Amino acid sequence: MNTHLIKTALLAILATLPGMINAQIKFTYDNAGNRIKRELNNSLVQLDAKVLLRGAYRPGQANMASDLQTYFSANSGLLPATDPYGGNAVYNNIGNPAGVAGSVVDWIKIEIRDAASPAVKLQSKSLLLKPNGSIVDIDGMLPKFVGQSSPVRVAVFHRNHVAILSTPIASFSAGTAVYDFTTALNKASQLPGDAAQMGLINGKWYMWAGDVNNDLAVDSSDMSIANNDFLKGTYDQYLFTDVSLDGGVDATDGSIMNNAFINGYFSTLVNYLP
Ligand SMILES: [Ca+2]
Ligand SMILES: [Ca+2]
Repeated sequence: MNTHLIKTALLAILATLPGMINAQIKFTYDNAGNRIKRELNNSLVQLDAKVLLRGAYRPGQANMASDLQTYFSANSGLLPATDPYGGNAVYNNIGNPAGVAGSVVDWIKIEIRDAASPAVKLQSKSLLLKPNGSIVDIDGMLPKFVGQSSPVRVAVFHRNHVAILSTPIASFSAGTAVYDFTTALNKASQLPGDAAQMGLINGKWYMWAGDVNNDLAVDSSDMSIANNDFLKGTYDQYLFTDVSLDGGVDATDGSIMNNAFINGYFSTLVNYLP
């Protein structure tokens, strides 16, 4: 077959599959580099997820505080314009409640995991958490992910809270997937024998605070790191040890962390390490 015929054949194939022109092919590899999954999908899925952070969600308050955004004054604050998870997301208006994302509590990270094999990470995005628990992208809209042909789970990571994992979401191929972690304890996946994955205030479930070293558990290492900043009297900074998300490390942070520490809270994601 000459080159012309090959081109003609390819064009004929493409002409029969107009919907595939913009399709996205996603490959998943295991640790050894073997391709274990190939997915073709030309749809994006909007994720409408909701979570609460214990540190910013205070008893008697309907919503989380956004103290880090408004710390000094409007258009300033302590939140960094670049996400702290290495996702290279940039939101230059993060200190401005009048920006497209409005009031922002902090950066948050979402991973889309395979439902049957939650150690398999399919996609990851650094996003913005709003006071009512909604998660939006840097354009202020619901985040979009590549649609998947098989069920997924949503993992939520925050820089000083205990990460949580959703139960399987059967359909994640198109449209909008809604997942509200705040409505019930069992919205966060929990293997038998694991600690409760969330706590309850004001009738809503929140993520535990205190995993300041991001190893999926609140233990003596976290307490030691936080105590160092506490003894230094550190203020006016974006600190991982500021679990109450108010710009300083003080006894309030210690109290919130201690609750998680004495109960030995850890993330069920330790069962699904990549
Ligand atoms: Ca930890
Ligand atoms: Ca604090």
